[in-house]
Amino acid sequence: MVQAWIMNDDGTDQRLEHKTDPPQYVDLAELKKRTGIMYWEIDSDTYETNEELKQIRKEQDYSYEDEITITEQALPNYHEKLKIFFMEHLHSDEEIRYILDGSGYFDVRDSDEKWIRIKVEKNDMITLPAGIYHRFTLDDKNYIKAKRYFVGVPVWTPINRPADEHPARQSYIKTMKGQ
Ligand code: KMT
Repeated sequence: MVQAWIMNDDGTDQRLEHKTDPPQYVDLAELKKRTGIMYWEIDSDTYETNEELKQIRKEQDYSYEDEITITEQALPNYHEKLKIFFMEHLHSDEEIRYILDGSGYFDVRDSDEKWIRIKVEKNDMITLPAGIYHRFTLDDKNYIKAKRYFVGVPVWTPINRPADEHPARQSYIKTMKGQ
């Protein structure tokens, strides 16, 4: 089950947990309310025949799929990519990741500009809405393997902050206010 908490952004190693003392956990309902993130737990040992996953992909129109493995051996330009992943950015489309193995952290900004750190690991499927400011890092195990889904033809381009005038950002802000 995914765990999330308010991040202590003290500038030390990004791969550490960065919990505050005491920790301030954010439960799933709160996470959804504050950020619009969607979450499902699906057994990744049997995902190829999982009916719930089939249903989600159909309902959400997640037509495209591929796989990404992030290790120094598997990912070309590993160090450069990790830097890009950890720069605060948004996308013009949803970011959908289903973790097959390993683990890592998505950091997302809430409406008070605080970072919420979301630990993702095997069986976690998470959707970050278009226009949300976020970043990604591996944890201290340095390994994650995930499926990437997309609605239509994939566009992975990160749009680095500041991007407040970007239509996806405007639309995200509007949606969050209207909730
Ligand atoms: C991205 O776009 O941030 C990535 O693909 C990295 C995270 S995949 C678990």
